[in-house]
Amino acid sequence: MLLRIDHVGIACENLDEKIAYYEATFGVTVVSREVNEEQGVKEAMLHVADGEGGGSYIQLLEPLGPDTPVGKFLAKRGEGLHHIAYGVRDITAAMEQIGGSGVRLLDERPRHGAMGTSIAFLHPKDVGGVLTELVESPPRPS
Ligand code: V0V
Ligand code: CO
Repeated sequence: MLLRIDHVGIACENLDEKIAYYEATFGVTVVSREVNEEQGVKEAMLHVADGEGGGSYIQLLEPLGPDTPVGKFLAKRGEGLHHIAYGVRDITAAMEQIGGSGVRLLDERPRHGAMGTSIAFLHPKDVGGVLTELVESPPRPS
């Protein structure tokens, strides 16, 4: 069901500073920057590699405010790894299958993610303490 690791989400206090650090340290480049009001984040995707069905990225996340998922995470745990996101071919089918196995879905339907993706989150308490995101990429232009 899982095609690849789509991205790792990293919570940070200052997006511009963290982008500069990742570019200087790992030689990766930003391919997308967006504000996602629904998710309460300002985020950047830094390209790592290409894989089946889409690329692999580092997603740097700065909260839009304290009362957001990433804002609360930073207050509780500080900067660091926030979530892991797996690429899937069909997000609705994956949500049905995973939800049917007893894992709580944090989204009843797919939401809008970075770069035109459809995304859905699984409760970290049901995935061994790991906030997990499913990602379906838009079809590639042929
Ligand atoms: C919270 N917990 C986590 C966690 N955040 N555990 C692992 N990883 C995380 N990131 C734990 C927390 O320590 C608590 O455990 C428990 O879950 C409840 O957390 P809470 O602080 O009370 O916070 P809640 O319940 O208000 O919210 C937690 C959840 C929330 C995970 C439900 O953050 C959520 O709905 N996240 C999904 C949306 C999201 O994260 N969006 C931002 C990324 P203890 O202390 O009780 O044991 S947006 C994105 O990735 C985009 C746009 C993309 O394109 O990829
Ligand atoms: Co993400």
